[in-house]
Amino acid sequence: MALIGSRVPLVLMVAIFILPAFALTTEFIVGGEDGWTAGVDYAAWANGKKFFVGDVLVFNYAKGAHTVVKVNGTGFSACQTSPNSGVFTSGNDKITLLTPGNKWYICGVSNHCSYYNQKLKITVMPKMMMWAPAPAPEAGMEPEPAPTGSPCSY
Ligand SMILES: [Cu+2]
Repeated sequence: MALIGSRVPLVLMVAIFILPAFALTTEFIVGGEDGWTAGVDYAAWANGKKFFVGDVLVFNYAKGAHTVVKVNGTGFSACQTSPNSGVFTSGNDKITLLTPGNKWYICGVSNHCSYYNQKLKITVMPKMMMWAPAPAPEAGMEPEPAPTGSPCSY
């Protein structure tokens, strides 16, 4: 009995550490209430949001009116849908962020990207960061010692 009992804390610990890994994934409705459409500022929408591996982007739009094309940085800047690593057309496209790094999505319909700026760029952070101890906020907040030898002109 003592043998079995000694295993319980380990099981509990594992459960405590693994369950949040699933519970903490976030589903982002791209554009919020506006959804995925022409004329929305997606840079503003993404601003301040933290995207982690495992999170899900949801693109909502009237099927046929828009598409979601996963492109590279060049395609994003130039609104070019080719080459791409995925075209989504369902109107309720759920894209799980599988890897860290920059991700670019544009609408492939007509001039929605080039004229209406219907494009989204995000940076996905590794999931590890969620478990790492938060960096001490003081580290970056401390005012740097004033350079005594070289006065700053601005
Ligand atoms: Cu569109």
